[in-house]
Amino acid sequence: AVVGVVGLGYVGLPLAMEFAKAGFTVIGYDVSQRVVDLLNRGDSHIQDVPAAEVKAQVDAGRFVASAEEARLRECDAISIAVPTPLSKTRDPDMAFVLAVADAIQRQARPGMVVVLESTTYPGTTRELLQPRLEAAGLTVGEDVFVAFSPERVDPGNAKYHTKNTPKVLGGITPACVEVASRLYESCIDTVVPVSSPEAAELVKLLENTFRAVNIGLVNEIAIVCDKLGVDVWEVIDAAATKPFGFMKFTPGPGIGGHCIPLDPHYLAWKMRTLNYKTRFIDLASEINSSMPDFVVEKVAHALNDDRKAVKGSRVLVLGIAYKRDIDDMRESPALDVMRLLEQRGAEVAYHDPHVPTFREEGQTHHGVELTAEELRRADAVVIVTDHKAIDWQFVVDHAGVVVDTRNAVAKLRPSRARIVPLSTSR
Ligand code: SAJ
Repeated sequence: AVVGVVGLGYVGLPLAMEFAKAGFTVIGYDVSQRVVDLLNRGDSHIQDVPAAEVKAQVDAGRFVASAEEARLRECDAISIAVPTPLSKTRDPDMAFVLAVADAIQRQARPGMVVVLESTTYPGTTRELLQPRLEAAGLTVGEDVFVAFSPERVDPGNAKYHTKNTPKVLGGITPACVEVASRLYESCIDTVVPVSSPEAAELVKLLENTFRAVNIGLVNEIAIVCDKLGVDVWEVIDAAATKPFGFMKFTPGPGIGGHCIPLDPHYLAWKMRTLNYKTRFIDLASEINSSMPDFVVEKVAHALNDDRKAVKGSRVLVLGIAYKRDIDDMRESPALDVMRLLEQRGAEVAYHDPHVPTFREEGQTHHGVELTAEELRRADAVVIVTDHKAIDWQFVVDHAGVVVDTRNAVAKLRPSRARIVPLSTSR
C-alpha cells in the first residue's frame, strides 16, 4: 500500500520514516522543492532524523519526496502534518491546512484514509476536511475514512520518538476510527482511539494548555514570592517533595517554543466564536506574557542599586533560545527581554552558544563571545536561558551583577558578582 505524508518537517519526516520502515511505499509531499531535493538525495534537514535513515529508505525504494500534488492520487492513505501558526492577531492561520484540504479534494479517490495531525482548534477536521471530500463525491465512513490524530513529537527527546509515544486518534465515524487506527498500528506501538475528531483535537490542546496554565501558576507564585521576600525556588523544591498530587513546574522569564505559547490560543479562539470566553487560558497567557517585563524591572532595580539608569547601561543577556540546550528561537521570551531593554535605552548584547546569530525582522543579530572582558564591561548580566554549555562559575567570577531568572547560579561558590534572583528573599 502507498502512504502519503504531507508536510516533511519535524512531525512529517519521522512519521514518513516509520511508515517506510513498516514496509509501506511512502510518498512525502512538500511544497518546498529544496526539502524535496534534499530528501531524495538521502539527506535530512530534521535534527532527530539521521540522513542515513532517509538514505536507506530512498535506496530501498520505500520513500520518495515530491512537490507534485498529483502524486497524492497514488496514495491509499494520507497523513497531514503541515504548520498551523497563529496570525499576528493570535488567531489560527489555517492557510496551510486549507491548501492541503483543497489538494486532497482534487486528488481524493474511493478507499482513501485521510488523517490530520496538525495541532488545531476543535472542529477543524469535520469543518474543513469532510465537506471537501464530500464535494469530491465521496461519502465519509464508506468511500473515504477521515480522522484526527495529534502529533506528540518532542524534538530532541532522547527517550520518546514517534513509534513509542502513544498516539490518540479520533475518526468522523466508527469505521473511520477502525480503518485509521489499523493504519497507525502498523507503525506505532500504541494507538488510543477516541470517539470523535473533536475529542482528539481537544486532547492535544488539553495536554499543552495544562503546561501553559501550570507554568503561568508558578510564574505568579514567583511574583508573589518576590513581593513577600521568599525564595520561590526553595518553595517549589520543597513542595515537590510531596510524593503524590503535585507536579513540579519552574518559573522563568516567560514561555517560548512552537507549542506551549500557541496551542491554548486555538481553544480560546474557537470558544470565543461560540460566545464563551475561556478564563484560565487567558489569565495564564497574561501572566506568562508579563514575565519579560517583570525580568526587565528586576534588571532596572539592579542597575538602580548601583546608581545607574537602564538608559545608557550595557546589559549582557545570557542564553536566548526558548529553552535550555537547544538552538530554537521560536517565540523565545529572550526576544521580548532584549526589545524591552532596548526600548528603555539600554545597549543590549547577548551570548548563546547554541545561537551564534539569528535573524529577526530582516535584521541579523550576532552574539558575543563569553569573555571576562564582556562580563566585566556589562553593567548588568541577565540569565534568560540556562544552557548547560555555559560556564556559570566563570560568569559569576567576572560579572558585576547577575539577574538570574532560571536559578542557574544560586548554588555556585560565592564570587565577585552580586546575584539578583527571580524572587528576592529578604
Ligand atoms: N517552561 C517554563 N517552566 C516549566 C516548563 C517550561 O518556564 O516548568 C518554559 C520553557 O522555558 C519554554 C516553554 O515553557 O520556554 C515551553 O517549554 P516546554 O518544556 O513545554 O517545551 P516545548 O515547547 O518543547 O514543549 C514540548 C511539548 N511537546 C509536544 O507538544 C509534543 C510539550 O507537550 C512537552 O511536554 C515538552 O516538549 C517537554 O516536556 O519537553
